[in-house]
Amino acid sequence: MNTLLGEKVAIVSPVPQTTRYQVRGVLTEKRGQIVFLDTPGIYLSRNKLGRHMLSDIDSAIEGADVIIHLVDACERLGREEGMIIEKLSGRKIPVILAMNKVDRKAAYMDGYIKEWEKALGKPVTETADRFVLMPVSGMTGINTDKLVDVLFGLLPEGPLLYPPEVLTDFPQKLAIADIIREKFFLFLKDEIPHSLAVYVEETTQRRGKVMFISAVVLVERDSQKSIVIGKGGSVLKKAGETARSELEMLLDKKVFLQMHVKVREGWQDDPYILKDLGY
Ligand SMILES: Nc1nc2c(ncn2[C@@H]2O[C@H](COP(=O)(O)OP(=O)(O)OP(=O)(O)O)[C@@H](O)[C@H]2O)c(=O)[nH]1
Ligand SMILES: [Mg+2]
Repeated sequence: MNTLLGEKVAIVSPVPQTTRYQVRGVLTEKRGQIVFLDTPGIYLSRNKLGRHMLSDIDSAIEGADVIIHLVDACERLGREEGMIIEKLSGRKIPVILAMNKVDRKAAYMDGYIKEWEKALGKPVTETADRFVLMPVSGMTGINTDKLVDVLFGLLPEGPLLYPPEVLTDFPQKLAIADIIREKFFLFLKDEIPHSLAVYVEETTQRRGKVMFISAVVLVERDSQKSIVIGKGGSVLKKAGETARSELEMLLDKKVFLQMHVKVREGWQDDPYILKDLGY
């Protein structure tokens, strides 16, 4: 979506399950407007956060005119694939099977195609009208123009839903929190990212020039808190600095970023915290 829009509206990291919110991205061209809904990926989870994310996916599917099922063709198929096939194959709307990362050796592309063909009982091709195969690269832009052409061909006509200059309607506080979370995801590995959440408590404009942002970084255990802070505060500092410079570009202002790390075991199931997190 970022590549298609030419702007970053959704955070990106190597950690699976990075996306936790549904983010809209609006592409407006002379020939029309496409509203993309980037959703969390589909995965099996039993906590409240996981259930929120799954129900977001279902409501996105309900409201969509076209589905782009984006898979990492360099990674083998997961158990979730069958669940996705079940969710999508029974619907009337067109599905684009986008095989991402073809800039690399997309070793599992054939595996995905076979699985879908087996379920559908018919070939999946680039010229099919309901299940359209589309090898792409979000990173290098391979076939992304073609993808947009196919979308304009499949989408129904209607009035513009957003003014042409709008890129996203994602709330600013959530966007700021997401950018901060993305930086921690880039610097931390293993189990920490899944235990980590960020919410913004306050954004205040000071004397017109400086934006004061106060954010809470949640983790589940004391041991994680010390990793997130790092030796002598090094991780917190590095994440804070990279987040701040990106926020300054995004907001076109100087930013003063204050972060507190808090330990809340089981925050994924805590309705009050999920509310702070925007769910
Ligand atoms: N080589 C290559 N890497 C890519 C491409 N697209 C995305 N990536 C990388 O793949 C990783 C995951 O990207 P995300 O955009 O976070 O993936 P996602 O599908 O949204 O994943 P979740 O939000 O976690 O469900 C990042 O490290 C990206 O830089 C691509 O076309 N080629
Ligand atoms: Mg994502």
